[in-house]
Amino acid sequence: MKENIKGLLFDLDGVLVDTAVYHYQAWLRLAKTMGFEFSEKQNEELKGISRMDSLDKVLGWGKVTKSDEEKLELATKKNDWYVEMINKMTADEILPGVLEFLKSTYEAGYKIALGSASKNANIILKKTNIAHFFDVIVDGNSVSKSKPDPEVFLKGAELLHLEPKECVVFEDAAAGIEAAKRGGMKAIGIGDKNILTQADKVVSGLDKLTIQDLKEL
Ligand code: B16
Ligand code: MG
Repeated sequence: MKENIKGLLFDLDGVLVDTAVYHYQAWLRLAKTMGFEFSEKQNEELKGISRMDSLDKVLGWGKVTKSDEEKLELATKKNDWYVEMINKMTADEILPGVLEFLKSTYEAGYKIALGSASKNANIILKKTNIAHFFDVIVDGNSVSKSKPDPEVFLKGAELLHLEPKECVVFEDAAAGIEAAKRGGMKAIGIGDKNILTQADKVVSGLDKLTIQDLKEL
């Protein structure tokens, strides 16, 4: 029987909670201060990528050029607005099935890590009251390379004292699935199988997964 998965590495935004809507509101507010707007569809492209890479994309949409110093100021402004919103988050904003899946896998003895690009991951886990499930947190503060580089997940596996092949990554972004595969891990995509083509399995949410699915990977 195939039963080699021991560690679970979760992306945050789009897998455990939906903070994309807050990122969108804050980026849009910033864009408006510079005299342009962008669509919710364009915002999809910001999912899973770092804050500064997101800013570059937003500035590109507005055809605006800024110095490095100005970019830092803009990113700080956006983050202040974003943090103001996530500070008001509650457990009600956890995505369907997440609590049940975290609880059952935690109780079954799986080791659990967070692998997120966000520098605000700790605030979100705390506000939504799920921080206690995580043995390890690897976030935007502890990695230097963005997904699709595998650094965030390799670090997570290492801190869990597991081999990459003993871990499965849960991700909603194609770049995150690519990071998992490049790191030598299994990957479960949360979302559309036509987009998350490299994933070993794709489901619409953690409410559609059971421990049995992990054993069959
Ligand atoms: P911050 P994830 C990512 O989180 C978001 O999907 C992405 O939109 C955001 O730009 C990035 O975190 C950085 O977030 O500005 O809070 O550091 O999907 O990797 O959990
Ligand atoms: Mg994500």
